[in-house]
Amino acid sequence: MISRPQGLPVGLAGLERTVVMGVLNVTPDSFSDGGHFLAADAAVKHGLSMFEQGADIVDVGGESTRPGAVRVTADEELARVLPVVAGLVAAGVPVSIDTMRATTARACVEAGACVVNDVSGGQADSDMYATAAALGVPFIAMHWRGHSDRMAELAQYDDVVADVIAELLARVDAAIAAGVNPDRIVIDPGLGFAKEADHNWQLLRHLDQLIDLGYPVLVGASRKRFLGSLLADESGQPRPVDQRDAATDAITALAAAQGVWAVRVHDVSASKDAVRVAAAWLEGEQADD
Ligand code: PMM
Repeated sequence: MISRPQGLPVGLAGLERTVVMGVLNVTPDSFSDGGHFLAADAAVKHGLSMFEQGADIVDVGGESTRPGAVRVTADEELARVLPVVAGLVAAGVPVSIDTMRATTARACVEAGACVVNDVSGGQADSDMYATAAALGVPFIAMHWRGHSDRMAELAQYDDVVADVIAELLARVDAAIAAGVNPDRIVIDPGLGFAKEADHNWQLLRHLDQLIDLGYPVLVGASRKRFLGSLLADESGQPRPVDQRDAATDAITALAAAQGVWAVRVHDVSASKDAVRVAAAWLEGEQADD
């Protein structure tokens, strides 16, 4: 049985399999060419195309969180994401808003987003938990130790699995204390955020420990740097970002077979196939019982 959050729209609430969340980053390196309006238009089109390919939900973000990235202002972030959220919602696409800011989360949920995805797990903005509680939508709390400009130096753990679990549970407790409904909390190990490649692999290897906490789990491995280094060529050159999808799909299959609630991916259609393989695999297992 997959643990899923309460408070999802009907179509998503009833899904028995792992949810595929399509990544839609509305950042200058993705959709910048002709200013906000054209960028929004292109981003909505890309979101619709992921939806047509089978994305169950499209995750819209306006702030890059790549290692070393610097923050954008709240106004800039909102100008990037709000028209995209509104455009996708108008087309009937379930949308999550990927933001560390309570004001952005609120504006986007008021525009129809149905999930708040906060990579800082509520730590970047002291108003986030109260806002998530008031909005009443599912809240994704990712494991995070600090902003992207300093996260490399924060990748120090005694036991990465135990440390990440303890820190995530502290976030969950804080969210609940601020009024977030425990049924609406999703946890996420935050692959690549203050983590070296080995840390990511240990977290994936022990995903069962995260799942056993009882909260729905989201995994975001798609195209990340640790896959580039895993697949490096003989000279040690990392595999380019646009050639990491097969590895991402393998992680989707393995994570879905473990029972994660959702995977966050760029290449939706292949991950959707991987999720279906995992679902059939699990059904086969049940038939044996
Ligand atoms: N990773 C990125 C952005 N948002 N949200 C969640 N919940 N989990 C993640 O792992 C995650 C995220 C960064 O990846 P990208 O730059 O490829 O979007």
